[in-house]
Amino acid sequence: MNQKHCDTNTSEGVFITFEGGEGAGKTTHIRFLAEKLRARGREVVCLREPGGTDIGEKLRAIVLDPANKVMADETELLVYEAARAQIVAEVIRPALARGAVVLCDRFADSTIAYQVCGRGLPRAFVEQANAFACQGITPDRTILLVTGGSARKGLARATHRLGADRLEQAGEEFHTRVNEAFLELAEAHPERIRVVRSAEQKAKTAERVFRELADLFPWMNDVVDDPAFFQQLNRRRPSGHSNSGRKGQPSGKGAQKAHHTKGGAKGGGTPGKAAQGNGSQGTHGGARGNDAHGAPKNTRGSEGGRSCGRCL
Ligand code: ATM
Repeated sequence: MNQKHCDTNTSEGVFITFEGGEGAGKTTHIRFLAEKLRARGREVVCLREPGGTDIGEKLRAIVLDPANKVMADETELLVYEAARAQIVAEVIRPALARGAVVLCDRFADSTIAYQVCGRGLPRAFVEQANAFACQGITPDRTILLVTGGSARKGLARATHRLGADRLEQAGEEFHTRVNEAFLELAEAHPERIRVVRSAEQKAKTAERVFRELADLFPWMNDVVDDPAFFQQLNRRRPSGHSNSGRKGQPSGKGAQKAHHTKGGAKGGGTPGKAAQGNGSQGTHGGARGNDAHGAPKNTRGSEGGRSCGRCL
């Protein structure tokens, strides 16, 4: 997948991922962005990883269930990759081919940060597994939201209402390594991964997110110069945002597959699969230039990149 410049009237799909440690605000900013893109007439598909498909949500429930204490790190990796392979084949690739904007809460960078730098699995193998699961699909842009605070604070923010899932229970040191790994990935891939501080007001963070995407959507240059647009984001929750759904409970519009509550699998509950529309399932639009499964081109695995020091 190549970097490109696009606007609302083109039919080329755009793939944007959001990454970051726990409690960084990915859900909120994906929703703000989705609303604005939809208002400009784009089909927007919001997804999360793991999840976003029936199969993926079941895998999410397994991998995050705190009861699965015996899960080996190798198993954990393969579950994430299995969920990714499914969402790429079933949702992301067709959506991009239709010309949709796909916004995904986490993608393959998370696997480097959590399974390589967090768990200590071998980087070369994980990169290959990522490449296999991604099937040639690479984000056009990745927004890395960072709070600047300690991993402990982020975890506290993420878990205070619903309790910690299996990954969140991995401990502060683990999550500190993960946060450092994300920053190192951003340093290694500055064109694709843009670091956005999310410590301040939502409006300021949203403005920064939009600025980092304005080369992909030139009309955003006007939006970022309109403080009123961002100020009103501070005053409200984005539409459709569910604050009540326990992770694991469907909420939102009840559509299958694409999701975007924080729902699903926290504590091993029923997989959540509510929320943002996949939109129509039309097949117009050019195919992304992807090879068949297993023959990726321009995947993360080929991006190189620095290690976090513990990863190689
Ligand atoms: P969310 O809580 O952001 O929905 O993500 C689920 C967890 O899965 C998250 N955990 N924490 N803490 C990050 C983790 N994860 C991985 O460990 N590897 C991956 O490849 C992905 C996509 C997520």
